[in-house]
Amino acid sequence: MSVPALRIAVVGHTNTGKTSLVRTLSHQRRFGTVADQGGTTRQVSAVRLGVAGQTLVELYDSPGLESAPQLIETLDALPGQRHDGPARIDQFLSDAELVQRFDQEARVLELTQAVDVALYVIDVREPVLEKFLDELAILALAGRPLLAVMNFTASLESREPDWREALARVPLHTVLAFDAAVRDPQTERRLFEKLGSMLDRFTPTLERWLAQRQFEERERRDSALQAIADMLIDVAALRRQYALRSKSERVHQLNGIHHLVEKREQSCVETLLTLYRFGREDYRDAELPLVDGQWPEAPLDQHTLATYGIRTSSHLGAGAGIGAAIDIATGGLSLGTGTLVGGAIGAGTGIFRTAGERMLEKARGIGRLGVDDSALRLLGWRQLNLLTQLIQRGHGNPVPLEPAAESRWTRDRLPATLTQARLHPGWSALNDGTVDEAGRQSACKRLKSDLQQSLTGLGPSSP
Ligand SMILES: Nc1nc2c(ncn2[C@@H]2O[C@H](COP(=O)(O)OP(=O)(O)OP(=O)(O)O)[C@@H](O)[C@H]2O)c(=O)[nH]1
Ligand SMILES: [Mg+2]
Repeated sequence: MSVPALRIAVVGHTNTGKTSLVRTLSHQRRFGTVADQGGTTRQVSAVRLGVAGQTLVELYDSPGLESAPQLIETLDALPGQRHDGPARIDQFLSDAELVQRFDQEARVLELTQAVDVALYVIDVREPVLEKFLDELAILALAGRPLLAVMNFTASLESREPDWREALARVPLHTVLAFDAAVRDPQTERRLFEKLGSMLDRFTPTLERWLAQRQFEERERRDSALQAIADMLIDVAALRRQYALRSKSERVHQLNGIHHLVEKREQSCVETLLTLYRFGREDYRDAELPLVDGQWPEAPLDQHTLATYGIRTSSHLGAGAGIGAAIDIATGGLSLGTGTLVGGAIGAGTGIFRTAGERMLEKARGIGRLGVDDSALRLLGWRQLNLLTQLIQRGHGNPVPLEPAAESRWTRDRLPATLTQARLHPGWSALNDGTVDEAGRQSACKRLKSDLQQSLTGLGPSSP
C-alpha cells in the first residue's frame, strides 16, 4: 500500500546545526557542507528517505535566517492581509525587490510553505534573543506546523530551560532536544514519533519509516558484531610454526604475527567505519581514539596493553618486545591453560591428543606460536569501544565521547569460544591450509552473542 511522503523543512538561524541535523537524520555524512560559521548553506537541497524505491520522507536543508528583525518590520508594513499569514507571505514572495533584499529568508519561507512541517533548529547555547523570536513569528505566518529542535543540549553552555520557557510563551509546545552530533536511535525515534502525533495523515508513513530504520539499525549492528567476531576468531586460532633451534625463525614468525594481526584489526575497523558510513577523514586526532582511521597503538605491544589497563600474563615478561604472541608449544598458554585443559577434556576433544601433538612437535624440534589472551582482550575491547561510539555518533562534526566503561574484556575470563579457537587452527582464515568453514561459522555465531552482551554492557541504547 502506498503512503504519502512526508516533506520536512529544516529551518532556523544561521549556524545552528541545520545541515548537521539533516546529515544525522539521513545518515549521510557527505550531505551538504558543515562549517562553524554562518551562511554556509546558501540553497535549499533535499534528501529522500524511503524503502524499496518508495520515498517516505523528504528532508529539506535550508539557508540560515539572518535578517528576521528587519523582515518582520517589512511584513508588518505590508498593506492588508493582517490576519492571514500565508497571504502575507505570498505578498512578500511576489515582490521581486523584497525577495532580492531578503533572499535567504525568501528561500526559507517559500520552502516552509511547500512542506508539511518545519523543524526549527535552535542553538541552545545562545540566549533567547528577540531576533530568534522574530524568526519564529515569521515562520508561523507560513501556516505550517513547527517543531522546535534544541541542538547543543549536551554543551556545558546550554540554556535549555530558558529556551523551553520562552518557547512555551510563543507559544510553541512541541519541543525536542536532539543533539545533531550525537546520533542516538532513541532520540531519532522520538523525533519521528512526535511528528507522527502532530500530523495524523502521515502516521502510517512514519510508522513504516521507523520500522525500516529499526531494521537497518539491527542489521548494521549485527554485521558489525559479525565482523568483530570474525576478526577475533581469526586471531585466536592463528598459529605459526618454527624450528625450535632457530631463534631467527622464531623472531621472523613473531614479526609476521604482529603484522598480520595489525592488518586484520585494521580491516575490521574499516568494515565498522563503512557500515556506519564514516570515512577516515571523519576522525580528528584529538577527538576520537582513532588517528586517521586507525588505532594509534599496535595491538600486540605490551605498552599498548598497559595503556588500556589490560592485565598481561606473567610469562610475557620473559619476552620483552615480543608483545602478546605466545609460544603454544612450550606451554606458554596463559590464563587459558586451566580453562583450556578443563574445557578440552570436558568436550572430549582430546587435550591428550593436543598435548601429545605438542610433545611430538617438541620432539621433532617444532615450536608453535599463537596470540595471547591479553591481546585478544585488547582487540575485542577496542572494537566494541569503536562500535559503541559509531552507534552513538551523529554525522555532524566529531565530538569526543567518554571512553566506554571497563568491561569484561579488560578483566574477566574471555569468552570460551576464543579459548577453544586455539585448538582449531582451521577456524582461522589467517592460517595456511583449508578453513573449516562450518566450525568457523558456528564459533563466530557463539562469539557474536557474547559480544552482543558486552555491547549492551557498554551502554548504547538499543534501537
Ligand atoms: N558539538 C556539536 N556541534 C554541532 C552540533 N550541530 C552542529 N554542530 C557544529 O556547528 C557548526 C554549524 O553546523 P552546520 O550544520 O553547518 O549549521 P547550519 O545551521 O547548517 O549553518 P548554515 O548553513 O551556515 O546556516 C558546525 O561546526 C557543526 O559541526 C551538535 O549537536 N554538537
Ligand atoms: Mg547549513
